[in-house]
Amino acid sequence: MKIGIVCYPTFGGSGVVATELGLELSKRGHEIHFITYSQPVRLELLSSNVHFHEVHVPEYPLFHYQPYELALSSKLVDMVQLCGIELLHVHYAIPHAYAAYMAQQMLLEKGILVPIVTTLHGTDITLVGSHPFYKPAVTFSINKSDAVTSVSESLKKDTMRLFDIKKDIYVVPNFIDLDKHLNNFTDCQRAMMARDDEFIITHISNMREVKQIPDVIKIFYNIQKELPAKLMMVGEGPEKEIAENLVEELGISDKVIFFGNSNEIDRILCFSDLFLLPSQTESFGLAALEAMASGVPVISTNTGGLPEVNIDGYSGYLSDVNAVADMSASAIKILKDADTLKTFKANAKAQSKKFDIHNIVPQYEAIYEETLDKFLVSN
Ligand code: GMT
Repeated sequence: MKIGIVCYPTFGGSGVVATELGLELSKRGHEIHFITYSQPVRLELLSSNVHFHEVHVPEYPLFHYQPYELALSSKLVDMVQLCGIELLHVHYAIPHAYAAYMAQQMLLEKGILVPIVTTLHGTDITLVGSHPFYKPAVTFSINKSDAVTSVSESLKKDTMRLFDIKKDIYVVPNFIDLDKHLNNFTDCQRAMMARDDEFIITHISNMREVKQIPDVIKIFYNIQKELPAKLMMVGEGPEKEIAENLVEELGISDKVIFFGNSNEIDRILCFSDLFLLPSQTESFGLAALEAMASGVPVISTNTGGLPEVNIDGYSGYLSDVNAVADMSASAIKILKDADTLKTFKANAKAQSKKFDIHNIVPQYEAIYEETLDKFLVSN
C-alpha cells in the first residue's frame, strides 16, 4: 500500500513511533511517504520505498502566526495526487487530523478517495487538545477520521471522557524494535561515565512540566545519599534550566551529566542501571519501554498508560505522582541488592517483548486494510 505518514519530526515520542512504524512498514513492502516540516530525527535512511516530502510555510509579515495547517493540507493534496498515496496515517491530532480532513475534502472534489487513520498520542488529548480553545476542532477531526487509534487503554478512556466521540477507538500500543536494542553495543563504554562501583541512573524526556523534572533530581538526590551513583539527564526542554539550578543548589553537580538531545539513546541505555519517569501524566511512556528493552528497570508514576507498560514489582515500581520519598525508596530497594537488580533487569527486558514491533505493526496493517475497504465501499 502507498501510505502517507504525517507526524512531528522532533524528538517527541509520537514522531519516534511514526518514524519507526514507517520504516517497518517499508520493510514489509509498503511505499511510505513522510510528509512533515523537516526530516524526522530517526529517519536516517531514505530508500526506494521511503520518501520524505517537506512542508514549507512561506513567511509573510502580515501573519502573526504562519498557517502551517494550510500549507500541510495543500502539500497532502499535492503528494496524494503526485505519488498515488492511498491512505493517510496522521500522528497527533493537532493539527494533523484537521489538516488531513481538509485535504481529504479537497481531493474528493477531484474524485480522489483517500481515507485517514488518526493516532492519538497523549498530550494532543490530555493536555492540549482538551483546552477549550482547541476542543471543538479536535472533536471534529477525531470524529471525521475514518479510523482512530490510541496508544493505550488509558488514553482511549481519557479521549472518551474528555470529548464527544462518536466512533470506536482501536488501541494499538507503542512498540519497540527489539533486534535493534539487542544487537547493538557489546562495548558499552560504561567506564567513560562512572566508576565501577557507581550506579547509573537515567532520565530521558523533552523536559516539559508534565515530566516533573524536579522530582527526577530529588529522587536521584535521595539515591546518591545511600548509594554511589551518577545521573544521566538526556533531552532538552523548558525545565532543563530548573533542573540545572536544583542540581547546583543540592551540591550534586559532579554527579549529574546533562546530555541534551541525543540520537544515541540505546548507547546511553546500555550502561544504565535504572530509569526514572516520575511524570504527572503519560499516555504510554515510550521512553520507559525503550529503557526496559535495554534491560533497565523503571521507577515511574502510576498515571495514564504507565501501568500498562511498567509492571509494579516486576519490571520496576510505580508510585503516586510527586511521591518522591516512595520512588526513592523503591529505587534504592532495586539497586542495593545485586541479585534483585539482576532480576529486575531481566524482568524489564522480558516485559518489553510484549511490545515487539513485529507483533504490533501487523495490527496497523489490518486497520489500514479494513479502513480502505470500508471507505471505498461507502464513497
Ligand atoms: O512525552 C511527550 O511529551 C511527547 C509526546 C509526543 O507526542 O511525542 O509523547 C506522547 O506520545 C508518546 C508516544 O505515543 C507517549 O509514549 C507519551 O507517553 C506521550 N506523552 C504524554 O502523554 C505526556
